[in-house]
Parts: sequence; structure tokens; C-alpha cells
Amino acid sequence: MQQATHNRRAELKRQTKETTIDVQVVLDGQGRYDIKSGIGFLDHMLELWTRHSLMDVTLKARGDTQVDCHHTTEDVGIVLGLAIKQALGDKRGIARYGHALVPMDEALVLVALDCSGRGLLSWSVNFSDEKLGTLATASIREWFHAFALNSGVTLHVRQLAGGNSHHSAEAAFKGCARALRQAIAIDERQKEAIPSTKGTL
Ligand SMILES: [Mn+2]
Repeated sequence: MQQATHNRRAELKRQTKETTIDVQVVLDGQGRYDIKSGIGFLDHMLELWTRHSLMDVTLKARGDTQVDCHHTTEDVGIVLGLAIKQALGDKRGIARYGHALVPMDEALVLVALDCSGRGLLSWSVNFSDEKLGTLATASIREWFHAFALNSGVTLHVRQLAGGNSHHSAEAAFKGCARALRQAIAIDERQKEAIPSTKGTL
């Protein structure tokens, strides 16, 4: 299911009866993306997530979107989470924590995360619309949940102000990206150390 980790990058393929997903992630990238999930709104979110994280991400997914977008959205979260976990390796030298407070017009979302090795999602975001394009807004939480659990990131997402669902979703993905960018950055003051008193993350 997975291969190779050199210079903070990972390449993964995951195939189930519901989805086939190929992903490449470069942590120290430039925010370049080539994303084709088969779900337009999810592509839009993952493109801005990549852009603001300064990773490079290539993702191709073929899923049973004729059923609905749930399986593909969740599985894309799983695969991206696994890829980032693999690319981080033993997490030597990383800042570890990150946070961001991101407005998008009237929407305001706070994201705080810890590359702890203990995947957890604490989610408080409400969407006024049931769907954004073909994507059920309920599936957005499933993406974050799958991503947190499989990356081993403790991830808190709090909507402080909302209104338009598109804006709230965008603020959540951008907040996640900005927080992740901080957390996975190499801390020059301790670039050979694992940032934990336990000695492992
Ligand atoms: Mn938009």
C-alpha cells in the first residue's frame, strides 16, 4: 500500500472496492498541486489547502461517486494523512505545533494542531447548506477526521463566525494548511532533535 520516504516526501497508492487513490506529497514544496478527486468542490478545497501549506501535492482518485461523494472524500483524507505521516518520518527537527485564525469574508475559523502521533479531531463547524456542488457538507468533517486519524495529528477546528458555507469550508481548509505549514517546518534551533521530552512522537 505504500513506498518510499526520502527528503520529506511520500508516494502512496491505496485501492479498495470503493476507491483507487494515488498520491504524492512533498513537504518542502512550493504549494504546487495537480488534484483530480472526481469531486469539484473537494478539488477546490485541496488546491487551496496545498497552496497555503506550501507542500506540493499530486492526487488522482477514482471512486464510486455514482453512489455519493462520501467514500471518496473520506478515503482522500485517509491517503493524504498517511502520506504526511510517512513523509514526516520520525519528526526530527519539526516545530510540531501550529495554529491559524483564518477569515473568509464573514466566516472565521480557528485551527490548532499538534503533530503528536495521536490522531484526534475536535470539530465545531456548522454549515448552513447541505451540499456544496456535489459534496455533502457533512462529508467535510469526514475528510478532517480521516486526515487527523491517519496523519497522527491532534487537530482542533473551531468556527468562530459563520454564514456562507463555502466561506466556512474554505476558512477551515486554509486554516488547516497554514497551521500544518507551521507545524511541519524545520525549527533551526533544534533541527536534529525530536521535539518531545519523551524523545519520540
Ligand atoms: Mn472558493
